[in-house]
Amino acid sequence: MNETSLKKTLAKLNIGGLRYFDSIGSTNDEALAWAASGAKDFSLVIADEQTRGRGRLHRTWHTPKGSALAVSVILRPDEKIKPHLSRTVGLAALAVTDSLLRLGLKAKIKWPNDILITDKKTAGILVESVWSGSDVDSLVIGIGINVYKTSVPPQDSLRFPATSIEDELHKEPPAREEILREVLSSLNAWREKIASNELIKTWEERLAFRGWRAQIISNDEVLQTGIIDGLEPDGSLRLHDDNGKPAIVRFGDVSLRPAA
Ligand code: BT5
Repeated sequence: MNETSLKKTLAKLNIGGLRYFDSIGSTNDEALAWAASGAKDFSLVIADEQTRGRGRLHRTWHTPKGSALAVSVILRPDEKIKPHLSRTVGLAALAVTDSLLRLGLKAKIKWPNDILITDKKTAGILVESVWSGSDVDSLVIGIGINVYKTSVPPQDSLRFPATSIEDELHKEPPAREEILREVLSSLNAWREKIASNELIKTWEERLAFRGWRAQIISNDEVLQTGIIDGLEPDGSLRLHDDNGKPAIVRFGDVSLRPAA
């Protein structure tokens, strides 16, 4: 993967701009700075290696050289999209799962921001915003996808098991540029449908552990336990608590764990 191969493969996608790095701290940091200084809609920051890749809170995202996709997409939401910004993580999750499903992999979305194959984490999403006063000026959608086996961190360093496309396909995966092209064209298509019921319905159908008992955890504390039921129109997670009553879990720094 390099700038030339990326530009060639993404040529039909009408991207706003492209910054490619052999190595960078975090593509999201670069994209946030670029967005704040006027990047066009659908501009991309892509790196072969991240030395300070970020997850949520202060967690790290592992992107060794030559192993993975690390991309940040800058979106400039128009007035049509602004009422639905809470669906952005779903938009990205649908785009990533579309591309994996097309490869024949049974990809699921572990709410709010993880993509699983065979119940192991294969990709993570980090959405961040640039504000202009009280208005969102732009969004940065960071997507990390484990493509080759070498992208998977040592399991003993993880709270949740991880895998890669190569591990799950049991053969050589498509080139990273081609996987990215599929993700981005799906992202574009779902963006047109951000206000639709179809988006929520499809997102809901792809939820991992739906119908299972799960715990919602924040700062190592269990906030809520219940059966995963579905999604609210804004993308919040709906559980049935132990009394059978609906409990809504809003976005935030929460994690979901299947519970006994
Ligand atoms: C995420 O955070 O899953 C969001 C990851 C977003 C990464 C992309 S790459 C492009 C862009 N630039 C960035 O700097 N970030 C974005 P979270 O839910 O907080 O999960 C983080 C946790 O996942 C870590 O604490 C590890 O336990 C685990 N982890 C780290 N690297 C992993 C990997 N490559 N595969 C699977 N799990 C990983």
